[in-house]
Amino acid sequence: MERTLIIFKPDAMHRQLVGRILARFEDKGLRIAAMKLQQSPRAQVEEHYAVHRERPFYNSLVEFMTSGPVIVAILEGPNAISVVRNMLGATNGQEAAAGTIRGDYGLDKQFNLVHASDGPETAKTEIALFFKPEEIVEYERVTDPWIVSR
Ligand code: 3AN
Repeated sequence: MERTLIIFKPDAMHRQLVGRILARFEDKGLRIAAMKLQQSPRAQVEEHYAVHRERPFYNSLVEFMTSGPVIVAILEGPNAISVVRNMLGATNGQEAAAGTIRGDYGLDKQFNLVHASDGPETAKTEIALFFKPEEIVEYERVTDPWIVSR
């Protein structure tokens, strides 16, 4: 069982694609372990994208990610990190394969709908940046067995 952090970016919110994209993750069998709607503080977004600080698109990316509300969530399941990355497709929607989320819904490299952690270390750091431990559900402790026995 693995956890990954995803963010429905302001373009997904604005285009009202959250439900459809979230349904794909649920259809796949991934489970929502945490989720909230927020207007991200600038400092949080700057920290989240710190690895891109020297890239030419950094300022524009921070502006974009603070331009409106986002939904931040934790998805969990076997190999959730790579499963979600594969479902998203390539960064640039023009290059993302048909059948992937970015391939089906996007045409841009910045407005690419959803962020997802790119590895186990990043997932751990990003989850800690966006969620307090008490905001994350531990299903094994609280739900009936039939919900988790896929
Ligand atoms: P991914 O989201 O596929 O992991 P990264 O980590 O290379 O992509 O880039 C982080 C974010 O920076 C992307 N989600 C995208 O919004 C933005 N980005 C990446 N490349 C560009 C670019 N060339 N121009 C503008 N924004 C970009």
